Amino acid sequence: MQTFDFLEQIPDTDPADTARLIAELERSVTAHGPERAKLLMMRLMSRARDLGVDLPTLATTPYINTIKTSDERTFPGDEAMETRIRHIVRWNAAAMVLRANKEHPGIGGHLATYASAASLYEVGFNHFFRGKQGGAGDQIFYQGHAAPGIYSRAYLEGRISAPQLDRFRQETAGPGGLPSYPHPRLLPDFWEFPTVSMGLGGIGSIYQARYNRYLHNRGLTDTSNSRVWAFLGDGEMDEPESAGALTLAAREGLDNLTWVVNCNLQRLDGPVRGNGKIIQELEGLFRGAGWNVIKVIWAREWDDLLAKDDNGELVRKMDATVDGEFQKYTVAGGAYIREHFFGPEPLLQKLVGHLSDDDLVKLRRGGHDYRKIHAAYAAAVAHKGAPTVILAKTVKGWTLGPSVEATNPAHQAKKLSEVELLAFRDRLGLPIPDAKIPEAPYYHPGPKSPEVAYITERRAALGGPLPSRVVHPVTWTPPLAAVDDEFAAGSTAPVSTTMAFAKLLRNLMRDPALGKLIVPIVPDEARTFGMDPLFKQAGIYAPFGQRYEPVDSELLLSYRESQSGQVLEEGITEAGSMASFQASGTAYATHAVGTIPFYVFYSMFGFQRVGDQIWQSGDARVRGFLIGATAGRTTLAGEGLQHDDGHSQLIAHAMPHVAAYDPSFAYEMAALVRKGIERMHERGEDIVYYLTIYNENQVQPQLPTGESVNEGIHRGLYKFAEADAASSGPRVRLFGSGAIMGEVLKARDLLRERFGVRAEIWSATSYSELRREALVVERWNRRHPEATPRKAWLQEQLGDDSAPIVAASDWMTAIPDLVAPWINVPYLVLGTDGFGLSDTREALRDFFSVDSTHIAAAAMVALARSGERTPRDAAAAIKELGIDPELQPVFVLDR
Ligand SMILES: Cc1ncc(C[n+]2csc(CCOP(=O)(O)OP(=O)(O)O)c2C)c(N)n1
Ligand SMILES: [Mg+2]
Repeated sequence: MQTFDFLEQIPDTDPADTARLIAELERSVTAHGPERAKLLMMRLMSRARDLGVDLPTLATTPYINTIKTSDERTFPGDEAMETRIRHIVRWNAAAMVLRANKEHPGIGGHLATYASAASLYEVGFNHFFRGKQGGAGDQIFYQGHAAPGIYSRAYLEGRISAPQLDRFRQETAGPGGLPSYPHPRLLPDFWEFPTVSMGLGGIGSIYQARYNRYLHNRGLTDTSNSRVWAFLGDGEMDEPESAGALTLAAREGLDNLTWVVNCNLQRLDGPVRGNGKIIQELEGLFRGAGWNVIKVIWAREWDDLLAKDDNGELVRKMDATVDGEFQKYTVAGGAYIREHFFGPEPLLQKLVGHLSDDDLVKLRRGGHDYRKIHAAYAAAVAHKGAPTVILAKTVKGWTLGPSVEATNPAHQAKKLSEVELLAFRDRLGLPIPDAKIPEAPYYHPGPKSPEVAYITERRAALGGPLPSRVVHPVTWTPPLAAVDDEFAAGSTAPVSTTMAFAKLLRNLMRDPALGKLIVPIVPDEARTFGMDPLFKQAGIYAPFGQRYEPVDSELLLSYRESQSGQVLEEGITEAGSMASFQASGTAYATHAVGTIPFYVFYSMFGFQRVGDQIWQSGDARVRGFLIGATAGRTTLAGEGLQHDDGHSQLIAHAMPHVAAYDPSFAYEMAALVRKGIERMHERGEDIVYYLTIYNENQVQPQLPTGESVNEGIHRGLYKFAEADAASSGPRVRLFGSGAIMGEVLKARDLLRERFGVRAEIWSATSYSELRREALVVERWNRRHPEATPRKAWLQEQLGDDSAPIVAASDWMTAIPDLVAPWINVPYLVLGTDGFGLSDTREALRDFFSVDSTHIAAAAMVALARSGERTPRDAAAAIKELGIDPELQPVFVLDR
């Protein structure tokens, strides 16, 4: 219970008046009980609000519809017609799942989610969702498991064929298959937003609405006619990503955002809150976060009962009944409802005395009633200043029969018995002959039917069919050469690749054509990466501008917030930043604006922290740059176990849309950014570039000449420096990448000076890309055993040279090992396996065996393995280099 002790600290200017009012309240409680007092208090609050008194929001309100019946506008559609249409859509949605599972048992699909949500979608499609004719239209995040219903509607519209419905979840045979869930990667003309990893649709929709405003406020495009709708499950609201960004939506006044939470009270295993009330819990959550909340709990059949509930007994019962009990009422029949819901209280029993048991069963939930839903959507769209959530109560698996409807396993049901199918058909009133029922045939009323005419007219009036994803060609000007000239020239002073990146980003933002499309995104780490000058130069996006004088206003580079600010300074939310990245990197499709996001983050808190969102960005066909700063297990010295990243490159390799690079030098990084932009926006490739950048300063070399350099940077490997031609010692090849390239270069000197060994230096910018290409080549060779084998870039570059190779990086050894199958000389890999720890850079590199001495020692061992030196030579070198062969650091293998 909330305490009100704080009240004593607020001065009371008229204690006598206060005492009089309190005595009044006490008299009321004594005379009429606490329920009436509650009502009284709420009435007083309501009146006070009318009088302009600024009162805090109530966390929850009674368990009834927020919109009173008399405030519902007349339903503007032909309700009977829309019901018929919904029946057809519902039938085919079920039929496609049933048929697929009959043909291929176990292929999966969901019946119950859409069955509960059909009316929520149909009202949207017929009256609210704006299509893309003449603009971007609305952005709609469909609940992933409702996909069959969305396909089914497209079938009725003639946009998807019956053979396609029959290929639900059978995608490999080429075009025409329908993916299980909303996957733009797989059905790119249809789906826009991947939602099926629960929670990601929620946070994604918030940042989409926010990004719409960003585009608008920066004058990049007019998004004032776009609304973002997100449909979520009540179980899904438990995901931190669902609930985690609610306050941002309210803080930024995103009244262009509407959420519909389908509260069917169930998730996969059973009730969402059997012992509680999910709708009330969510109401408190959303209201507390500053949202406008509209509850749609009861259908019209309850209007009359509520109107007659003179003493509030019915509302009290509604308030007191837990969700597990409501679920039970759905399955237990009218007599049970009469006895347990209305029964214990004589007044309630009397209230429904005129209703049969069957009538009691037909007292529907609000989320199945067009009128109530329409009223809620209309109010949501009209609401100004805050986002709206509609909490719609429904029944999971509604009308699918006793084996599904409101049963605990409803979520996984994919089969209906013939008896149930017959009953379902009857309930939907569709003219499907009994004999056909076993095959669950599709039903289409014909392209000229009134039903099709109606939905076609409705969609035309609303701007065309949905879902649909359209990619407009964008006119494109590559960045000026001046953007990266300075990086090709190298540096005289030591600079890190992070500093170089920050400079490159500033150059890009100044590019006359491209500059405005660059979207820097940072989660409260800009200073760490030297990006803080952007605050002043480009401004931090703030929808309401800057309402205070910044503490550093007298500085040249002060903290500047602006409505037209370009930088998305997200605060400490990697998930939010990723959601911005996704909205920004898909704007080429969503809004026909090719914005280019550069999301710069602490590399440790990227792939492992928000890996699922990065995966999702591939599905969404994002184009953009992920920049993993402070990279490397040993380069980020001092920060230790939970900061030192030595594995994000490995996770990145698992993401098919991510080209992951680990540049050593500023010119490589600049070349990669240029190439990435070209691939994404000139060639239209839906890819993400991941670049890891470091905070270790080094003198940046000039871009070497040679044809294979530029190509090699992108392909993943090129020769950076030849071996010393003047001497005649044995030769090794050293592969270096990222900050460890510095150690590789030092190792070259050690090898020459101490052991007379000549080292060739190779820059390995991406083992991941090398492997991918090698796999493609390998596959071709495997399938054409008689043909002359093709060679991958890696093989071409390495040639027949027998000189052994040592590869060193600040990543796990698994990274350079990615290419081991294609190397047929001794290949020794040094890396940073295991947990990081805090120490100096030198100590860490020694500890993980990736410093110059360990590289030189490994080179001697490699030469011993290739026969150019003896094992004894190698052992002597190890000793000379001061490495204790018995010293075994605490290593991942020593569990
Ligand atoms: C991140 C994630 N975890 C788990 C799942 C598996 N899953 C799919 S649907 C579902 C239950 C959904 O319940 P709810 O959100 O209430 O939606 P409903 O189908 O009831 O509308 C679960 C656990 C998933 N898709 N994504
Ligand atoms: Mg649910």
